Amino acid sequence: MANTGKILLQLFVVLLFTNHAFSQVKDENSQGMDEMWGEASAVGSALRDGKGRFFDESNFGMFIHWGLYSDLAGRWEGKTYYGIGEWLMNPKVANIPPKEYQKEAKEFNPSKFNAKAIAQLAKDAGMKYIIITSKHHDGFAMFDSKVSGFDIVDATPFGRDPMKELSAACHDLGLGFGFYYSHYQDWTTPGGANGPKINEDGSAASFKEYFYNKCKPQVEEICTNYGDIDFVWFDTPGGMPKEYVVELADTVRALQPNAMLCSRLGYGLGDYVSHGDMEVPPVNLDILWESCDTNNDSWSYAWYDNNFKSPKEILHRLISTVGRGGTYLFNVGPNGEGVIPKIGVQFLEQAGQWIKKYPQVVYDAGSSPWGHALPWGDVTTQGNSLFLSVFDWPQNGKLYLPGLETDIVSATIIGGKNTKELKYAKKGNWIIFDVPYKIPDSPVAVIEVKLKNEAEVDQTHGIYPNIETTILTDFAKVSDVEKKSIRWMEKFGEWKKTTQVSKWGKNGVAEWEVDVLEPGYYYLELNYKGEGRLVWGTRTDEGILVQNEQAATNKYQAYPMGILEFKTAGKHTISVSLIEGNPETSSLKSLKVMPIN
Ligand code: JFZ
Repeated sequence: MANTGKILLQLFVVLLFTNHAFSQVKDENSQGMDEMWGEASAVGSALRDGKGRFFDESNFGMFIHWGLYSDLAGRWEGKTYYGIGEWLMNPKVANIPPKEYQKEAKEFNPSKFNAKAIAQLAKDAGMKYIIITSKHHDGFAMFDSKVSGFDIVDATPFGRDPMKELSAACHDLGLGFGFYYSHYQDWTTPGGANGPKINEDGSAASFKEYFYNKCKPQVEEICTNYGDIDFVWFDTPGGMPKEYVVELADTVRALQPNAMLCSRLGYGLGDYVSHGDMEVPPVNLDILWESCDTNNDSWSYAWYDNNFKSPKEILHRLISTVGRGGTYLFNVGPNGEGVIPKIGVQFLEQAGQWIKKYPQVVYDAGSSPWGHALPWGDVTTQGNSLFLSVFDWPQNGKLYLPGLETDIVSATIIGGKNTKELKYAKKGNWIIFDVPYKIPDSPVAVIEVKLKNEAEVDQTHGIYPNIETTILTDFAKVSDVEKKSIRWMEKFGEWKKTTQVSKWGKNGVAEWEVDVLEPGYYYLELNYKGEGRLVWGTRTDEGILVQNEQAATNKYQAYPMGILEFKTAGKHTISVSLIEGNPETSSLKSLKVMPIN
C-alpha cells in the first residue's frame, strides 16, 4: 500500500475507535458506559521526545485490577453477579449503597499479599512493567492516602500500604511501575461522577469539590510517594470538563515528567492510545498504542471466573498486538487475600518460558509488513528479519506466505536445539516453505526469514490451499452501503466490536481483492446478522456466482453459502451483495473461504 493510503487508513481506524459512532447504553441513574469512555487519541510526541521508548520497546506489561471489590469477588448478599467484578457496586450490577459498600473495608484483610511474588511473576511472564489500580470507580484507595479515610491503611485491618511494597518490588527487579487512577468516576465520594449527589451536611455536591479535595490531591500522592513511576493510567474521562483534565495532566507532568499517560486521560492529552476492548485490532496502527486485555473474563477477581486464557492464547494475542504495532497490557486479578488465582499464574509462567526462548519475536519488534493477521499466525520483525509465529501448524508439510516481494536470504526454524534450515520455492506471488509435519516447538513454532532488504509486501489477502481464510469487512472496498464500527456488550463489561456493512442500496456491494494460490473449489461462508431469511449473492471477477438463502438472527453468525470456484490462480475480486432481505438491518461482518479436501 502506498504510504499516504496507509496513513489515511490508519487515521480512519483511529477515528473508528473514538466513541462517537457507537451506540450508547443509557441508564437513568448514571451516564452510559460508552459516554464515560471519552475519545481514544493522543498527542503523539512521546516517542519523538524519547519518553515513549520504554513503552514502545517493552511491548508487554502487567495490568492489575485489585481493590475492595476483589474481596467481594462478584458476590453480594449471597447472590453472584456475573460480569466485570470491579463494577459490582454499580446500579447496573448489585446496586450497593455507598455507605454499605464502605463498611466492607472492615472485612478486607489481604494478608497473603506478596508484592515480591507478584513482581516476580510479571518478570517470569516476560512483562516489563506493572500498572495497578490505585483507585478504581468505587473510590477506595489501595494506597496510604492522607486525603481520604477510605483507603487500605486507614479503613482495613490490613493496615499496610501494598503499593509501597509493589512499587519497591518492581524497582528492585528492574520492572517499570505505574498507577491506574479513576479520575472522573468516584461512586462513593460526593461530587465524583456517578457518585452521591449530596454531601454529608445535606448540601449539593459538586465535581469541583471532589476534584480539589480528593482527585487532585490523591494524584499528587501517587505521583510523590512511590518513587519514579512510568505510567499514570487514568480511565473513563467522557464528560469530565476539560479544564480539570488539563490541570490533572499538568500536575502529573510536573511531578513525574517521565510518566506516560494513556489516552483515557481525555481530550487527546495522553501520550499513547489505549484500546479497551479485550481485543487485538485487525489493522496495523502506526501510532503509540496499547491493547488492554484480561487473563480471564473479568478485570478484577470474581469467585466463579476461571475462564483463563491458555499460554498459547496469551502468546497469540501478544504477538498479534505487536504485529499490529502495539503493546499488550495483560491483566490479572488478585483475590481478597491478595493472591492471583493459580491457573492464571501457571499459564502466565508458561507463556513467559516461551518468550525467554524467543525474545526477539516480542521485544522492540516491528509490526507485520502484511498489515493484518495471517490465517496461520502472525509476523513481527527485527531489521531485515521476519519472524513467522505459526500458531496453526500445517498438516501437509507446507507453510504458505503470500505477497512477499523482497528476496529471501534464508529461512530457519529457530528455538534452541530445534534449529533447522528450510527449503522454499516461489509460485506466483507466494512463497512455499517445506516444513516438518510435526510442530517443532509448542505451543508456537517460529520461522525466521532473513531478507536481502527490508520487507516489501503486497498486503492482498491470500486464499490458502491448506487453511481457511476469514476476511473482515474492515478490508472491503464498499459502495452504496454504510460501513461502520459498532460495539456491544454480551456479558456485562465484556465488549465486542466489529466493523459491519449494512444499509444496502440498489447497487450496494462489498468487494475484496484476494490472491489465489491454487485454482479449484472452496467452501464459502458469510458471517452476518439480520431478520428473517436473507439471500446473499457472491460474485467473482471470473463470472462465478454463489447465491443462497439462509436464516438470520440479531447476532453475528456464520452461514454456509455454497461452493466458490476459482478457475485460475492469482488475483481475483470477490463481491458480496444482499439480494433479498431488509436492506437496513442486514449487516455483513466477514467472509470465509475454506479449501475442500
Ligand atoms: C474501564 C473500566 O470501567 C473497567 O472497570 C476496567 O477498569 C477497564 C480496564 O476500563 O472499562 C472500559 C473503558 C473503555 C473501554 C472499554 C472498557 N473502551 O474504550 O473500549
